[in-house]
Amino acid sequence: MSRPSLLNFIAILIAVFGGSWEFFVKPRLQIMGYGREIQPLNNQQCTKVPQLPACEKIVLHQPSGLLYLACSTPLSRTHWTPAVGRLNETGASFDDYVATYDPKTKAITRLKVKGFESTRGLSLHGMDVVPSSSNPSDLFVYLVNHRAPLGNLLAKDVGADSVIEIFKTTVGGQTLTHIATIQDPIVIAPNDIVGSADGKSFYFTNDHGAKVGLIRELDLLGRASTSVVYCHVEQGCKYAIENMQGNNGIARAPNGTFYIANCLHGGLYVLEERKDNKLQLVDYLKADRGLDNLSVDSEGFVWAAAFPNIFTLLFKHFSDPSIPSPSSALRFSANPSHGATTGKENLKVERLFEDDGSVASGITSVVYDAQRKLLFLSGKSDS
Ligand SMILES: *[C@@H]1O[C@H](CO)[C@@H](O)[C@H](O)[C@H]1NC(C)=O
Ligand SMILES: *[C@@H]1O[C@H](CO)[C@@H](O)[C@H](O)[C@H]1NC(C)=O
Ligand SMILES: CC(=O)N[C@H]1CO[C@H](CO)[C@@H](O)[C@@H]1O
Repeated sequence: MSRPSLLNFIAILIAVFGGSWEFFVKPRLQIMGYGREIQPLNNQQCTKVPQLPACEKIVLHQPSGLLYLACSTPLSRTHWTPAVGRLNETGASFDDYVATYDPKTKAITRLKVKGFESTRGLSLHGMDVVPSSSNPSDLFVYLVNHRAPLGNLLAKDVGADSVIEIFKTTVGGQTLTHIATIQDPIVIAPNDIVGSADGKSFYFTNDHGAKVGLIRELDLLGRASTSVVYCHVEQGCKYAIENMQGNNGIARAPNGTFYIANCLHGGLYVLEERKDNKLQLVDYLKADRGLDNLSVDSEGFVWAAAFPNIFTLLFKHFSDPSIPSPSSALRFSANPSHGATTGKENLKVERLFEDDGSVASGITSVVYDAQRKLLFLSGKSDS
């Protein structure tokens, strides 16, 4: 959601539903954070890693405890974030990178890219890191790359020329070796990605149904144009599911169940994969706030970065990352053995972290290391 579009949205909402403030407008604004009081929780024992700013996505390699981060620069994020309509390629970094962080030694390694012939650079967003099925010390790294359009085309007119890049690395290795670039007309507005263990296929979310234009924003009024696309390097891409609302982060549990965050209405889609690589919606778990990127921990809990107040995030923090934006983390238990059933009543949604932005600002990704009991938070603009 970009700033003008949210303003339009609120204006339209009030115009159309003005008579039903209490029942229609207010609940929607409340999900976005209107009138919400921040209740700090578990924010006292945090350590910052200032050397890793603007790392939007974190993936935990559970066996080693290493974190993989897809990083940019805070300045680039303010100019170049296609997901929220920031399309100024002049101000974009095309020199983004994947870094590893070892919480034990605090060592940070910026991985060197090898065999990447493209001159169009890397401008990163969603990522997945998956141990290879043939050798678990090899890792496949799937990256959303928002390239600038070619020639005289301007991104503000045609949008980003986004693709998916696949690289290979080894656990704790220093390099990323390029394997493939996947380009396809239905790679429209790729956001987050889940890759396979053979390095050949993946699912990603399109966070909008169009790259640019007003039509992009109609989801705010109930149009459902976001989707998930399945791609195979040899067979190409096809829709796995269409006509969803607010698709953002995507994650897959060890048993194959998929989760997608609905960033508009604050909830979690639960989907199962079919044999033909289509996804089927099986459940929807509600939350009281907009959700962002997701991860599943080794015990099967789903973690979501959640926006206590989307207004501060969009109107203030994205333009000026030094303005703090409140953050929170929610944990869903979709597993009956965790004391919840997927029957809506008993489902557990817990708020396990919240901060007014002074410790953790503008958090868009949370990851939990269940073995080592460490919670990691990162944000697109800040650290
Ligand atoms: C785009 O980015 C460039 C480089 O940072 C900057 O000089 C320019 O003012 C930006 N344009 C807009 C419309 O923000
Ligand atoms: C996978 O695990 C989740 C809970 O962790 C459960 O809700 C889901 O039904 C399981 N899926 C399958 C296909 O067993
Ligand atoms: C993969 C990823 O980082 N997805 C989303 C995380 O949160 C930001 C902030 O809302 C989104 O813009 C990203 O698309």
